[in-house]
Parts: sequence; C-alpha cells; structure tokens
Amino acid sequence: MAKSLNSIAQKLMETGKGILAADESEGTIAKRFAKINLPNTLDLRRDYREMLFRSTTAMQNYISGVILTEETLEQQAADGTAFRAILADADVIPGIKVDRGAFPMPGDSGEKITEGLDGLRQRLTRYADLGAGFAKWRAVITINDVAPTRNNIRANAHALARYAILCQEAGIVPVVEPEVVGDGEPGNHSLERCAAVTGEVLENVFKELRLAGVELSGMLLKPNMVLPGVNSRERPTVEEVAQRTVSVLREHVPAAVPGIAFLSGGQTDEEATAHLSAMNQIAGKPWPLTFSYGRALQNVALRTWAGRRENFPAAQAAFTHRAHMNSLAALGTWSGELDKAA
Ligand code: 5MM
Repeated sequence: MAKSLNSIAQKLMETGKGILAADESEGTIAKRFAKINLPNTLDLRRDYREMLFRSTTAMQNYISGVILTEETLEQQAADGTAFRAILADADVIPGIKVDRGAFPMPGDSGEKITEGLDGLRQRLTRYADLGAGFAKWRAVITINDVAPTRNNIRANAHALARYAILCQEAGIVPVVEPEVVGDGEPGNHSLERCAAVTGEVLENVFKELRLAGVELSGMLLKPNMVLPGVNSRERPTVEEVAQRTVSVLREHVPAAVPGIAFLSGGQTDEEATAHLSAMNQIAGKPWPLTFSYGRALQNVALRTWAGRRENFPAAQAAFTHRAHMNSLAALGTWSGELDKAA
C-alpha cells in the first residue's frame, strides 16, 4: 500500500506541476460569487468549475491534481460529461476535501478546531470508489494576543493525524494542511511570530502523525508561507520570505515527506508566484516545493468569467496564464517581467 501512496504523491509533485484548490465550501464560494454580484446557484457553481476543468492547456501541462468538493466529485458538466472524466482525459488526479469546516473552539481565545472525523472512514471508502487519489483537511491556526494556545495546536494536530491515517487506510494520499492564518483578525503579527508559530505547529503535527502511524512517504504537506500578518507594517523582501519559510520547513519537516505544496493564503497572485519561485531557487532542499493555490490561481479567471459561458475562452486564458506562471515558479524560473509580458 505504501508504495502506491508514494507513487500518487510523487505524481502530484510532478516537476513543473502543482495542485488547483477548487474545494471552496458553499459559504466560501458564495462569498467569491457575491464579490462579482452573482448568486450562489448549483448551475453557476457547475459552470465555473467546468470553465476551470476544461482549461485543457493548463490542466494538461501545469496541474497535477484538483481538490474537489463532494458536490463536484460527482458532478457533470453542462453537456453531461462527468468532471472526473474531464480530469482523467487531462491526466489530472481528482482529490477531495473531507473536512467539514473549522468551528469555534470552546473558550474565548478566538481559535478554531476543524471537524469531520465522525463517519470519515466510511466516506473515504466511497471517495476511493469514486476515484479520489488524494484528500485534504485544513486546520486553521489563529494568531492574536492569546492565540495560538497549546490546547488548540494539539487538538488540530491530533485531528490532522487521525484524518491522515484513515486516508492511508483507504488508499488515499492525505494532504495535511495546517494553515497559520495571515489574513485573519487582527493580522498585525510580525514575520518572526509567524515563523515561531509555524515551527511549533509543524513540530506538533509531525509528532501526532508519527504517533498515529502515518507513513510519511505517502502524504503531502500543504503549509502556509512565513509572512507577517496582513495588517502588519513589515514589508519583507521576496527573498526574506523565501529564506525564512525554507528555514522553518527545514527545521520541522522530515525529509521523508515526498513534497510540499503551499497554500496562497490571501497573497496577491504575483506575490504567491514570486515567493514560490524564490524558494525554488534555494539549493539543497530535501523535498520538492510547488503550489496548491485556490485564490492565487483563480482570482482573475473568476472575474473574467463573470457568470457567463460566452466568457469561457477569456477566463480560461487567464487561468492558463496563472497556472503557467506558477509552473515556472515550481521550477524556480519565473520572473516578474515574463509575467507582465505574457
Ligand atoms: C479553496 O479554498 C479552500 C476551501 O476553503 P473553505 O473550506 O473555507 O471554503 C481552502 O482550504 C484552500 O484549499 C486552501 O486554503 C488554499 O487556498 P488559498 O486561497 O489560500 O490558496
């Protein structure tokens, strides 16, 4: 079993490719649509995702896997073709978001705990039957005056480990996503604080993964980059962010992990690309680094689509451009000039 999990993980980390996170929950997609004055309907959600998945050039060349929701995993395009078949044609691995969301922790620290373990074993069996090769569970770690607490870090790390071992039991590669949130409230923490919290979180996550018996060669890590909070006045250079992020990962992520695919976490499209490219220029890392972006891959495509099927070609061109730029970043060969010129 471990061998096939490792081969799925390796394929997700194929050189020059990364993961498209298209697993917005109902609440999140409603927010994204509201920004472009669209209602959150089943047909619009289907059209939007069809536009992305039928971006053939992007899918074939730059995307190794797509994180889907339960709805999308079983959905069809407007012409009746299953989304799974469209992804299979482009040799893209379907993944599934299996957490049920992050809910307030008891107490008043403002922290969240991710739920979704009840019945997960049965759900994973069904997702495996539907062809899901990997899964995702996101833990949200808050930074404020009192957070993160040890209790919250341990609870989230424990849940991630229980999720990960159940995935491996079902033959599904767990993508383990502990996100130290940078764009939450108050969001005024420093880069150094983010580095310290990210390190502590990763330490606890790998401790719990080991205790649970998770095979590290059959999983992927989806972390945040080390950044100051969005309301901080610090303005680190791209190189500082890259250096700090890689050094925290080096200290806390075992070399046995076959790959790291970052979330974008509210960075601008270009920042997310620039940071990834700079990290890939740093020599001697034990794992490949790529993207598993939601917003930083979709922002422009979403606005260009604007809810109209006639805008598919333009929106697909925008998505393909972003996917291409992030593919270059995964190779460490992206440049701002190239991005603008294209
Ligand atoms: C696409 O957004 C994902 C789902 O979030 P919700 O469950 O809150 O709707 C999210 O988990 C995503 O996969 C990652 O956080 C990466 O997304 P960004 O936009 O940060 O790159």
